[in-house]
Amino acid sequence: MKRVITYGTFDTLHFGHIRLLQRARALGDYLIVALSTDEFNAIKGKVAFHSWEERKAHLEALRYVDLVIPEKTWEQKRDDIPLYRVDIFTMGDDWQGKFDFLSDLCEVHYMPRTEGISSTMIRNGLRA
Ligand code: C2G
Repeated sequence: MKRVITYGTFDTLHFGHIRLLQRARALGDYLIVALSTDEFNAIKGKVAFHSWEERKAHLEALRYVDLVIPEKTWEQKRDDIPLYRVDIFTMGDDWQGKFDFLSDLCEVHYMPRTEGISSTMIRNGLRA
């Protein structure tokens, strides 16, 4: 059983997120999503349109997602990986290189972002 983890806000869930989650799940057999809390979003300088509970429900509706846990800090990744017996950490390549420090704990894999869609675009009414 190969276990994969990814992190994010996943606000106004869209096909860019879904494609990432689909590819992340395809890297293994079980996908954990660490979902940024509203408090952590504030640290990231983000304000989500949907609450954490709503964003969690949206993710849990996807066949690709097996477990949703809270992402509360930048630092928790090094604890999450052993705690959840993670084999692969993956993120979109807008984070390319930023999490290579995890490579002593698990495989680190960046995937191409989906162009042409973002939560910001959706909030702005899909005007680019
Ligand atoms: N993503 C994507 N294509 C898009 C938009 C997002 O592939 N058009 C990917 C991002 O690369 C990221 C994931 O979807 O891997 C979630 O994106 P966000 O919700 O914007 O997450 P972010 O704010 O980058 O949070 O500790 C890591 C942070 O919590 C990441």
